[in-house]
Amino acid sequence: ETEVPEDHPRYASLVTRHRIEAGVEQGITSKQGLIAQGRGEAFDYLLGERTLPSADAAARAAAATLLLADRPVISVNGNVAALAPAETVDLADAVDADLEVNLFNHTDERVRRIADHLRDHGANEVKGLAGDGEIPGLDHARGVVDADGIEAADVVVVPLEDGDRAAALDAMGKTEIVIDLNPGSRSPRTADVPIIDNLLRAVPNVTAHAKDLADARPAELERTVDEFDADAALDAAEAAIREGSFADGDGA
Ligand code: PTJ
Repeated sequence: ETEVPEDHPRYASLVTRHRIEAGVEQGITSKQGLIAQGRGEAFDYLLGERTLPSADAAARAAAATLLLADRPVISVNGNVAALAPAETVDLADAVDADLEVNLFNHTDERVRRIADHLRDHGANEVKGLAGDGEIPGLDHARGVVDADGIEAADVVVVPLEDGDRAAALDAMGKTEIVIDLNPGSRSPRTADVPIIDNLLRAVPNVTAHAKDLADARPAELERTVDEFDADAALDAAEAAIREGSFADGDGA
């Protein structure tokens, strides 16, 4: 594997590609994950590869939502595990959330590998291996979760979630925090808190806000949640794409 020079204009994007490739080689990421990454990259390029102010507000609302939660769970798939394992474990620690491996293309083997990978990055307990719960309204394979994990959660963080599952979780009454670079995708549109940002930037940003809000009183956390406007955040991301801020960037 060749080293990418840090001053390369597409440094972050190239490092990200290497991580996803390595994830596939290690049996963590699905081949579909490569395609998902390509789609995400295109949107990130259009957004100017930066965290919009509206995405930062969403990250803060997400942190407040997680700190107010009774049973928060962070759902981890093959892309999240490959791209940001340590950052995801840090977030779980900062908001006292459980981690659960939950895959779109479920295989027990990949669940085990991802759980091991998260433990290698500092996780204690990782859920998702029991598979004794379900998300009603989905095919069995798509709806398997842990009974004491996602099934029992009040708040779920679902980075890169499929639209059908996001809708089914919403129907279960979960408060959903979705991280996705495509503001037109169904899952962020279903979310209570859509964060339109690269998960590589968004996950540490939610952690930073959670640390900043650690001593806040519940009333202040509730105000942070109430002041966040999901539709406005989606509109702001779409406007940023349409206005073509990327045209001022570094090009290809
Ligand atoms: O590991 P599995 O089996 O659970 O599969 C995970 C993937 C992501 C392959 C699966 O859920 C899938 O096929 O997802 P989609 O339908 O391709 O959707 C992926 C969404 O994530 C798209 O809307 C992308 O824009 C977005 N996306 C991709 N990479 C990133 C991203 N959003 C934020 N950060 C990224 N790095």
